[in-house]
Amino acid sequence: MKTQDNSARSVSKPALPASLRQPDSLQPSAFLRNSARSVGLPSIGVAAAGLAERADVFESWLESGRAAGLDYLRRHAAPRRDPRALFPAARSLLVASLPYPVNPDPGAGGLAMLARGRDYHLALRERLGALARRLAVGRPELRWRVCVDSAPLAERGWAVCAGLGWIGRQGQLVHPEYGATVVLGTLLLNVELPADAPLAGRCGDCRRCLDACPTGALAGDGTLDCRRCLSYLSIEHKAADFEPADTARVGGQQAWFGCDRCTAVCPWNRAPSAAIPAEFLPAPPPTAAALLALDEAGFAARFAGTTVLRTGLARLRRNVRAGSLNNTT
Ligand code: B12
Ligand code: SF4
Ligand code: SF4
Repeated sequence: MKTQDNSARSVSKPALPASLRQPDSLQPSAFLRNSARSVGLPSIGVAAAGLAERADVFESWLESGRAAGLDYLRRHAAPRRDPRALFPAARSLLVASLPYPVNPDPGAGGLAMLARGRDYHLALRERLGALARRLAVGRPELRWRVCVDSAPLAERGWAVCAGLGWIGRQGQLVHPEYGATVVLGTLLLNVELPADAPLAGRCGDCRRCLDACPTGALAGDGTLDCRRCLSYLSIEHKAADFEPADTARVGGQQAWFGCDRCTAVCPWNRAPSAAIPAEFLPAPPPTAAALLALDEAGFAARFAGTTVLRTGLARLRRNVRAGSLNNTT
């Protein structure tokens, strides 16, 4: 995909340009929000670039072994602590959240909702790139970098700082209007923008997400153990075959790709359907037999433009096979 970043150009660190301060007589936040809405980003927030809060949580999580085989997280610890290690000119982070459909039957397993519609990385990158280009009109000094998932940025923590929601007990950023079923993307910008205020947590006494996890992966403090998480095992775990305990976990829950159990049960899930991008609406689910019959060309055609393509046919077949084995024992 063509990159939308322009961060490679030489950069200075300008303060907020006059044109961003008082564009068309609007306050900056209204201008930014209107610009974001016009490119399909209905919910954004801004945080000042600096040291990430709660980096200690991330580091002790890594040390505890609960990241399992997510070695890339270990390799890129510096930008997790400070996004200026990723983009030295960064002065602000503009974080966007997009809601996706709530899984109506998360216990049935199969493909998680994010795997049934268009790849959210593509959807968010396009919108954030369009927003940056719009903001750059008449502001040649503007520089940016788009980050969606793959960059070593503490996306959930920055979303909290940008006032988009709070961290739920299952670790998700929970948005007060959309709930836990949102994805996040960030624009690192070389201008200082007025920051939004963080929201206080609103989970109260609720424990639904903790009770919904079938494998005991959730600690209850917003962290999880990847070694037990169906999302990790089905998407990120690289082994050609599962150990017997993981065959039972993945197969027993029919986790073909990802897991929606701890997100779908959140009582804050109430995104108006109009706010959910049409490209995230789910395609009809395939059967296990249809998936096992796919060859590489069939797989590429069936999952073009979805996140499943990134994980590949071999892992998808491994996951579906685990479910079939479990059905016959
Ligand atoms: C690795 C990863 C995974 C791993 C591990 C997940 C985990 N919970 O740690 C696995 C493969 C299991 C996974 C699963 C899923 N993932 Co994932 N994943 C990531 C990734 C790449 C890094 C997350 C990470 O660093 N985890 C380690 C923990 C320790 O860090 P953390 O979750 O960021 O938590 C920090 C904050 O909670 C912060 N914090 C806590 N309290 C407070 C309070 C304040 C005030 C502040 C400021 C900060 C703060 O401290 C923590 C440490 O820094 C991010 C993208 C990114 N670059 O951030 C996506 C991301 C977290 N995943 C996402 C999604 C959608 C999912 C799934 C729903 C997919 C699915 N259906 O299967 C599940 C959900 C499972 C769950 N309950 O978390 C979204 C989450 C959106 C949201 N609403 O939060 C992200 C942000 C991708 C995106 N761009 O949208 N994921
Ligand atoms: S299910 Fe309950 S505890 Fe979990 S994130 Fe939602 S409100 Fe918080
Ligand atoms: S994604 Fe599934 S397995 Fe992982 S913590 Fe949530 S409910 Fe548990």
